[in-house]
Formats: sequence, structure tokens, C-alpha cells
Amino acid sequence: AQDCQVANIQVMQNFNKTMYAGTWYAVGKKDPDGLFLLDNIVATFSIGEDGKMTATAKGRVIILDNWEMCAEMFGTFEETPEPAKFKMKYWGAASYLQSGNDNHWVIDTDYDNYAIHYSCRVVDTDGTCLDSYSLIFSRHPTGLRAEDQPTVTQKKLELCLLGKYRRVPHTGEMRFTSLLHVF
Ligand code: AZE
Repeated sequence: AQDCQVANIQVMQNFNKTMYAGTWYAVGKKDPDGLFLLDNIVATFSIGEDGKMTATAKGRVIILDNWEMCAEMFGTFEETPEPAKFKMKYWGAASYLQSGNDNHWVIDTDYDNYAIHYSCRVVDTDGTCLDSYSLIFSRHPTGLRAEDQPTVTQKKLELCLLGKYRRVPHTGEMRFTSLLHVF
């Protein structure tokens, strides 16, 4: 049963950030209000020598209404008393990209195949979320394994976001961004 209260959302128990590190391909997304990454979204999480988690994310964006580009984004994570709940400070490699401070919750993962991320930006007066985004990650660019689909569907339901996700295409266009931007 889900009451859609942000405070009651269950997150990953005993979250292990070391096992979470590495590359994840977004295969599904629910957008926040305003601008967001469009497609080809790939995130790579790392754990520094200080034990702190950082991430890079790439994806296609459209800014200024019609200017399409590959966004290279960076994030640093602040831990909270709940291991699967982080505060993420993020910014773009280019100044005209977005920057901000978001919640970053890991709802569920098996570390090897799938992960469900959730971020509520604005909590409404009734305790539900007014502006959220969520990414369904896979370790495989081809998508989720059939056996992981029921788990992911159940979690979308618990987040009160079932039916609000779109598939994230991976066409490979953004792969060489970090090589191109040195020119
Ligand atoms: C996330 C994975 C971990 C690292 C980061 C992420 C979020 C990135 C954004 C990017 C928005 C960019 C826009 C540019 C015009 C969660 C994908 C940094 C929110 C809108």
C-alpha cells in the first residue's frame, strides 16, 4: 500500500555505495518540472579515498529552446543518517548548464543489474511530492532484464509514479563528448 507521502517512501536497506559504484545506463525516466536530460543518459558513480561518493552524468539536453548539446554534469554527495539518502550538489562542465542541490535517494538496487533512483525537489503541504524526478538504471545499455521488470514496476507504484516514466533511448551519440570538448 502506498500513501504517496514523501516521508514514508522506503529506500534501499543497508545501502552499499562501494557496490553501487561504476556505470549505470538510464533506461527509464520521470522528468522534473523544467529542463532535464533528454536521452543517452549515462551516470558513473565513484568513491574517493575519503570515502565520499561523486558522480558524472552525460546526456543530451536542449537549452535555449532549440540548442541541442551533450551535457557533462558532475555531482558530489553528502551523506545523511540514512545510507541510501543523499544530498547531491550538481553542476555542468559548461556554465550555461544547470546547477543545484537535489535529494538523491536510492530506492532499490541489486547492484549488478538494476537500480531505482528518486529525487523529490518540492514537498507539497499535504506531504506528497509536487516536483520529482526519477531514473531507472541498468548496468546493461540494452535495458532491464525481464526478471527485474516486476520489481521495478512495484517500486514505481510505491513512488506513486507508475505510468509517468518514459523510455530513455541510447543511440551512442554522446559517447565522445569528453574527447570533443577539449577542442
Ligand atoms: C544524475 C546522476 C548522478 C549525477 C548527476 C545527476 C543529475 C543531473 C541533472 C542534470 C540536469 C541538467 C540540465 C541541463 C540543461 C541524477 C543523473 C549530476 C539533474 C537540465
